[in-house]
Amino acid sequence: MIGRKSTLAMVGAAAFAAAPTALALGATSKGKTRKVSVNDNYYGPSKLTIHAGDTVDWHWSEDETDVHDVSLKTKPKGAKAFASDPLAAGEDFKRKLTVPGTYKIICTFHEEEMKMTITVKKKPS
Ligand SMILES: [Cu+2]
Repeated sequence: MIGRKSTLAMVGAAAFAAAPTALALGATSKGKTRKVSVNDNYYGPSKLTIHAGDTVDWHWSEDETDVHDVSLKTKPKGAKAFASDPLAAGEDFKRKLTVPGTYKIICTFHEEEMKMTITVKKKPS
């Protein structure tokens, strides 16, 4: 009887040990952060391909002199609209993109020249 009890205890311990592993796997499927620099008057890069769940971090370069923003002009169906405030050197605007498709971004101050395209692909399984 003692032997059987300890076997049950071991099964229980194994199930308990498996739980943190599942949590760890969830953490690794969290998206990456991709940096985009905001300059006078362009985004770098102007074309970016990411996976659903990744975060885009627009960083206003220290050496720029003008105010710019990040405004979503066209988006895939179901994606939430977003726009940053007009920001200046050293600031950041972050957005997690979860819906696959094509996102066209413009700076509303320099719409003709300052734009970028983000392609969001499905998360790899
Ligand atoms: Cu601009």
